[in-house]
Parts: sequence; structure tokens; C-alpha cells
Amino acid sequence: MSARKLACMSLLACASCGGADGLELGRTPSAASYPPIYATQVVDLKLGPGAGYGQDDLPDVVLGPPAPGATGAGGLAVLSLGVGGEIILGFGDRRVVDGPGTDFVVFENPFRIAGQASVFAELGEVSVSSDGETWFDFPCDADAAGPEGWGGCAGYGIVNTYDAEVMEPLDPAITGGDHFDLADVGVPDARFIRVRDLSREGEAPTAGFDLDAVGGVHLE
Ligand SMILES: [Ca+2]
Ligand SMILES: [Ca+2]
Repeated sequence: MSARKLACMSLLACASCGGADGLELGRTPSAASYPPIYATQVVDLKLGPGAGYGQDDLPDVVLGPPAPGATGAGGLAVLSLGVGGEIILGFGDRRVVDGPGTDFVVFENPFRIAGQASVFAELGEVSVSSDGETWFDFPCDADAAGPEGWGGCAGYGIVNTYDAEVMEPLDPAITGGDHFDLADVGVPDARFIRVRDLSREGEAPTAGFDLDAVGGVHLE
């Protein structure tokens, strides 16, 4: 967590962080008013050092659709996992299945750094499981120099604003976020999705990966 991002998330507005309009306060939506294509349950949570932001709004803060700021700015309705923190989300009786291309999307709150092409990212490793015991990790090189090398990680894909009340199924080309294809780890379906923060340091209470939402593209 950079001091600047901490300032952004604390002050709820920071013209130097996102687009010209700065950050907008995303609201935590009620999952009931949206298509049932988002994670419905927090199965497990192990917060790391420096976590705290968003805890008071659990579990809703990470369920339902993402709540980004203006496109290109980071959302604020998130849960900070802390350094090395982990969360496991589920879809109730449903599971993500391997269909054509992207099967699910993880939404963090990366934002474009004003005046630059680069993105401020906090990366996480994503894993999937069908039984909650055996996990398959998407390969993620958090030490890569930029987005070109971050494929397989979560935490760098800008989240777009879209009408979550009508979008079903989820169209990852419109939503943005970080896209995952079960075929990349060779599993046909998954009931659980885990995100593990890969940061080494960060300032409380927003250290580490800031989870907004997880949405399924192919669900059964
Ligand atoms: Ca697929
Ligand atoms: Ca964070």
C-alpha cells in the first residue's frame, strides 16, 4: 500500500489518484437486487497484518457486483486482506464451469496513476477448488515489471462501471477486472475461489489486496 493509495481510500476523494473527477465513493450493493452471478458466501477469511478496511461491512462488501468509482478510479467498497491475507468465496449450490474463454472475474480496485499509462496495482494469487481441500493455483509472477507480466494474477485489471442489474451473464469485455479461465489450470469446474495477497508490506488499515467482488461468467 502506497501512502498515496492509503490517502485516497481514507479521504474518499483524491483528484491525483484516478481520472479528472477523482475517486467516487462506491456503495456496497445489496446482492439481492442483482443477477445471481456473483459470489454469495465468504467461506473462509484469514486477514494479514495491516488489514481492517472494509471489515465492518462483511460479508456484503465482497458479495454482489463490484462498486467501482468512475472508470479508471478505484472503488472504495472493498475488503483489504492485509499482507499475506487470504479469502475464500463460494457460489452456494452453483459452481463455475469451464466454458469458452474467461470463466470468472476477480474485481480489485486498481487505478490509473494520473498523467501516466501505468496502473497502481496490488496483486493476489488466485486459486480454485472443487472440494475446498485440493487447490489449483493460477500462475502469477508478482515480481514482473508491469501488466504484461502479471497475467494469471488478480489486482491489476481496471474495473469499469456497468449496469449490474441487467448484465447476465457477465461480459468480462465490458466489466474489466481480472479474467480467469479454468482451462488454464486444467480443471472442469470449481466451487470455491481463493485470493491470497502477495504484497510484502503495507500501511494499516488498507494493506494488501483490496477485494471488491468475484463474478462468474460460466456458472451451473
Ligand atoms: Ca474457460
Ligand atoms: Ca490494499
